[in-house]
Amino acid sequence: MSKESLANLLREERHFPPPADLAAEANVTADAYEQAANDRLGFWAEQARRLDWAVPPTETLDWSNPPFAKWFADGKLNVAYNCVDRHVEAGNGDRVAIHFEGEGGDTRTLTYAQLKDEVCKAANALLELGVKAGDRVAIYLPMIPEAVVSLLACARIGAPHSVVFGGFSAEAVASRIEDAGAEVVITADGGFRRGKANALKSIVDEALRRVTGVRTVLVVRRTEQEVAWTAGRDVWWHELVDRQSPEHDPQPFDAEHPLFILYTSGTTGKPKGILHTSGGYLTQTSYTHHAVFDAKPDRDVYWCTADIGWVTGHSYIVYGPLSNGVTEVMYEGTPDTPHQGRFWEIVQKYGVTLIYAAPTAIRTFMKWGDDIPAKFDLSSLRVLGSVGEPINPEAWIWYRHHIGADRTPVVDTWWQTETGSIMISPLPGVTDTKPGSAQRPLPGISADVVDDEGNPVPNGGGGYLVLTEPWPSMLRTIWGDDQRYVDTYWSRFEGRYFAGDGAKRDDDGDIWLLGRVDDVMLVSGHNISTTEVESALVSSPKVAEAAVVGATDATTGQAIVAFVILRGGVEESDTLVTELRDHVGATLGPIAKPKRILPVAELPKTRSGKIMRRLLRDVAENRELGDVTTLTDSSVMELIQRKLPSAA
Ligand code: 6R9
Repeated sequence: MSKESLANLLREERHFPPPADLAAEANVTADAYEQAANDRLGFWAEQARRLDWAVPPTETLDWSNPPFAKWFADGKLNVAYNCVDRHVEAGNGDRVAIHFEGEGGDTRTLTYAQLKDEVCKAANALLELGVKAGDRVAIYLPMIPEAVVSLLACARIGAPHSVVFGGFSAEAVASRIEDAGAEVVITADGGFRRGKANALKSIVDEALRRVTGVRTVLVVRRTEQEVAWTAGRDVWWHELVDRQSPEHDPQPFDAEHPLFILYTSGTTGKPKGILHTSGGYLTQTSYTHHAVFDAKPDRDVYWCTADIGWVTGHSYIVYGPLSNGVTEVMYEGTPDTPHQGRFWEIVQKYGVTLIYAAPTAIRTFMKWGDDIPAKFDLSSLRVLGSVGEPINPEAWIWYRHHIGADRTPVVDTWWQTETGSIMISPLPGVTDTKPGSAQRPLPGISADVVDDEGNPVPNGGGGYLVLTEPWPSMLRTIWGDDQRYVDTYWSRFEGRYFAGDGAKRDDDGDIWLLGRVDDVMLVSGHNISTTEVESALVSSPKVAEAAVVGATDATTGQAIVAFVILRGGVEESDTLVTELRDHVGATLGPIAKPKRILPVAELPKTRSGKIMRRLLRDVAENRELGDVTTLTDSSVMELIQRKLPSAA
């Protein structure tokens, strides 16, 4: 962004108070903000007591060597004990931990007692394989219960896991195994996706031709497809794990013992191995799951639709909900297999009360049509969460109306792999919610919006999102590269964490996230966020989804180019394009009118569902495409390019 601060274009007046019954019984009430504001460290010390510590911490934060934080450093705990054993010991062993739904409709139910046995057996198996505390284990699995079991088994023996998303290529697997120095890999023969058995083991085999140092590959049998076998290296899960004892004595580890590494691709350079540790991470994932979802372990059925390969899966499928002893749904497949109502069928079947999904999915459901969710009984739902991208106000309203029957709060949760847990979000029993805004830092979290010089912007202003105080689940470093950690996050603004996201404050002081700062456009001297123009387009009833980029322009510096997916039944035409341009002009002002609008069938997305504007910029500027390896489907770009010459 240039000196000029981010223009503040979108006005959104709608707001929704919390439902009275939810507010009356909410896990967290308004006084939490005040309590944390008065004594932030005391607040987090209290939240740490949600966990069972073998040695309770007496120290909360050590910030004597910033930006390297230590939280609860003299405490000791076992993370897996906190996620399973203690619930069994408290008499809740018969409570369902996981309702697993395979893509093909096969199901498995694991109670907390059964989950404990499985985790202990897997921990004993890893020990038999010679894995010791501190050794890294790479995990490359589909969305099956063994994924949760594997993460917890690693945590139980103090072996940091490094999960690689099951859709990544051999090259990505190899570079992550190498960077983490993993000697054991846990994978499966394959997983079911879109009705097909997708191979995983063969990708690991290929990766291991490129890196050395892996001595064992532990293979879960899921699809029963054929796999190549390397004797002496490959071991079947069912042969090794099933014969282990279900007893394992969990050893306590230091609060700062590494729990996992998770790679974020970033826009340039080699992937960053984000390092998370134990006590602070579990404290904040546990607290935020309790606070933001209002999760009640004795009644709620919670479903996070993310993949375990992303941080959302780590924090809100594994560590947050399980540390709280909540019952959850785990689904293996895609939302349209075998039909476009699959998610809602699952909500109805298990009586899901709390759901956590991504804007990309919500916009897809909008495109598929309102009649699909209408066929299912969704009355069990009471809180709807969103994460991953800014949620366009119209998508937010659609979610609340068509999924939540205008009853349920929508919580738009802003956070990152690096933050470990939710940082900015409404609280469902407290906040008057606004469509499209993550609104306020959670109790105990300090965030601000600053200008180029690092000065806080006044209400109504826009700039960069920063975090102004350390938080318990913050990344501790980039694995093996402390300097890159300092340079990437702590050098842009002295003493503050630079998130890389643009943001604005509205007249009430609420925060609106406006996308990555790399995506902000500079048009005739005004910084304009892609998010706001996209939201204006999506607010037209004819548009389901939009991606906006700034392309170099001789007169205006950059010109706004919009790629739009039309809603079902809408025909593309020149009149439609004019109508949409005028609609943006009327909503945001003439400065934000796109110079070009191109209707397309699909948008390029990362595998976690984020729009890749970088590639669209390449197209809009008639450049050769940059790195497309993290795209879900590279044919999308060919289709878009074919549309373009006419517009060049
Ligand atoms: C949890 C996760 C982090 C980036 C982040 C931001 C975007 C996530 C958002 C959001 C607006 C939200 N992001 N949640 N933007 N509103 N509610 O997604 O982690 O994969 O590391 O991505 O995602 O740009 O900086 P990660």
